[in-house]
Amino acid sequence: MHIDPLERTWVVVVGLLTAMMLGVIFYTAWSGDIHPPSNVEVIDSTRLHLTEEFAEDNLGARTQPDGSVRVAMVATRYGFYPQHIEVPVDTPITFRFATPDSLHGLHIPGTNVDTMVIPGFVSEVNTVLQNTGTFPMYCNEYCGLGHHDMWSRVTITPKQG
Ligand SMILES: [Cu+2]
Repeated sequence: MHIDPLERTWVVVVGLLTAMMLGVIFYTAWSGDIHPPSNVEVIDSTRLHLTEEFAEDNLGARTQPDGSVRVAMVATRYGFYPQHIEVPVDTPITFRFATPDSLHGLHIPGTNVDTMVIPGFVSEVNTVLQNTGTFPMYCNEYCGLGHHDMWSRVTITPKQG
């Protein structure tokens, strides 16, 4: 089979470019310890308010019997509810987020709390927050006209006793 030398050259060039791009992706994922979220838990987004965990009265931070804290929040157009949470410093925290409408993101600057909140799934982030103070928690996935106004606050309090 005859392959034109120019065509052969471009096949090699495209192959090398593809290999280089995949190499960059795998290298940055490996060196930065970046991996896809491991929590795959489905939920009916249209009935969030009827679930026990994401009903309005049950949202917010709750201390568990083992001393860890569990936070349930709803991300919706255009806000995170509750709008303000308080969590203790140097304590294992499990954040759980769900949305009844569209794709949102959630980010607390200066921490590793950064996740997408996808309709139909529960997003879970486990962390230990290191610095006390009040920080913004904002949406980092464009979700509509009010996206720029979608944020809430997290206050990290000193440990008691
Ligand atoms: Cu948004």
